[in-house]
Amino acid sequence: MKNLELARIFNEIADMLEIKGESPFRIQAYRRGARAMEALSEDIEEIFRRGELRNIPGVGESLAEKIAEYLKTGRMTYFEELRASLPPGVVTLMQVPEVGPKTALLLYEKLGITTIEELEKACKEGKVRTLPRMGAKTEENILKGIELLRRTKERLPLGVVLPHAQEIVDILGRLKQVHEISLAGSIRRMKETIGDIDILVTSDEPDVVMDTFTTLPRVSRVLSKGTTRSSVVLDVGIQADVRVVEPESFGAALQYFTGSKEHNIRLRERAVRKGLKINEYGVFLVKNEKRIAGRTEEEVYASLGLPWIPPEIREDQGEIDLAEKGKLPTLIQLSDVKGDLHIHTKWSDGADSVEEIAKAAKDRGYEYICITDHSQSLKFAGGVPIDELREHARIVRRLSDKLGIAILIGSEVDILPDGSLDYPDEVLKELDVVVASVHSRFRMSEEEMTKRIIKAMENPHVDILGHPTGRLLGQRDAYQVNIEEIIEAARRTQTVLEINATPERLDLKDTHARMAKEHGVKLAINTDAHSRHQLRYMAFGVGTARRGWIEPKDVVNTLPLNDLLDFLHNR
Ligand code: DGT
Ligand code: CA
Ligand code: CA
Ligand code: ZN
Repeated sequence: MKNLELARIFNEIADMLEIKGESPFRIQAYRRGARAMEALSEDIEEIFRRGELRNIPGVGESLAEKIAEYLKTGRMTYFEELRASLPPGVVTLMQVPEVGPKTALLLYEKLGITTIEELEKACKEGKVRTLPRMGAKTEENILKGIELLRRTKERLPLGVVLPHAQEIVDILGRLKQVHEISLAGSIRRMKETIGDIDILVTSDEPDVVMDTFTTLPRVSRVLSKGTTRSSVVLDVGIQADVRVVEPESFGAALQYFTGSKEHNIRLRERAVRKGLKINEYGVFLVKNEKRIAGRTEEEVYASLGLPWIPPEIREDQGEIDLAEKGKLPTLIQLSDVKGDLHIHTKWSDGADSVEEIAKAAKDRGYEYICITDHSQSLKFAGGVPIDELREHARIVRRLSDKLGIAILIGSEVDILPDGSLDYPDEVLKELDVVVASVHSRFRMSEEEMTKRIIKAMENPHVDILGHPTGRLLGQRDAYQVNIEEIIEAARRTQTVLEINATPERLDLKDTHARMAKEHGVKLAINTDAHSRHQLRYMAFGVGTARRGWIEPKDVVNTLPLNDLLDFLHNR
């Protein structure tokens, strides 16, 4: 899909217009356009083909023309002209998350900096602080930004990569020459970010498979092509490898290429102790090289005296010992989830009405959802004033009866800088579910931030702490917060901690979710959907939960409605 490419281009146009001091009105139009592209769940090319670009909220005539030009020709003249009119270094510097257009221009004009490397050097040498309104703190922030940029250039969020990977598996899987096919590597383990996509296939005509693979529409570059292995780069900027293996080795190859490397090393040690050799071709007796397993993964694990271990927990975090004792957890599955407790609608910054969301949720088989629009002071996100919130509660009750799915009314209430909440207790008390989240003043000291959040958790009306660490993968690190103290406070106040399933968040992350579970803290897996299409993010949240060893009983939104309501009332 070209959606994210267009979002990036519009954002870059807005940045460039800002440098040129153009009218804020035009700049906003491009920012809005970028957000509109990001929010789309449908392929922009589909919308274009139906002639419905202008129906996208936030896309006016001028943007629609530019989108059309880009989709037809792969270029956008206006964008290219703007770029050509700026010193190239300035555009480069703006890639750093901490460097806005004004700063970039200043760095370029006053210090002659044109590359990220030069910027890094200037920060380390204390030259940036000599510029107006900049100090040692700015330099520190820029250096952190450069580090983040480098880290994320290499890896992409699971939520971005998985749909593309699944598309490849679907297309290749439909070939009659393909007998078995599976994802492997980190994507099969549902890791939060992915370095490259690994796919395994069995086939008696590898040439056909590789021809199809290397000519897929999303392939932007073929790195290598052979009968047992081919590698390409996809247009989203990630490498994908397909390997063709022998049927009698498929299980062994799947086990080996799923990893993790650490898990594999542990498994190999175990094999050696048993007089066995394990590799991507199978499990063999050392004494006579006889193959004893390899056809399926189950067979491979069984040959080592182990039950099959779910990919998500193959991280050498104690899983092999527990498997041996038959004590692996029964991990939560997508089908265990009975509802979604954090959803936005048009009433704040969401794209769809309650009715549209509720219908989509019902189609997913949910028993209930909770509408949690933003609270009053979050003006930029359309925060809901108190009188409107009461009106919403009435509307929701009526719709609930009409549509045959329980619609709860809640709020994602802002945790203000002093730890108080953005609605008074009388209002919070009337709501079914209160999700409390931090959306402002991220740069507090760890002590202040931890105190702020714990104070909010101590309010008895707060049911769930939303996206507890505030991280945005590839964009913003978690704020400084003491997660051990938050978990302890959650235990004491019986506050539920959220695993926010939005691809950039996955917050709590896997290891923190496991820590919470071990302290007896309950979790909720919520999508924070801003449109009905984003309800599908639930799969990423469940993946993260599974990586955190989470079982259905740890998650409140696996409860049937009545049990959930009991839990909320009695906690
Ligand atoms: P990624 O791509 O960085 O997100 O992470 P992975 O885990 O997909 O890593 P990748 O693509 O380099 O390799 C896929 C799997 O192959 C990896 O999870 C385990 C296996 N593997 C790769 N190199 C080694 C190795 O040197 N030793 C062992 N035991 N396994 C390896
Ligand atoms: Ca990989
Ligand atoms: Ca790989
Ligand atoms: Zn939200």
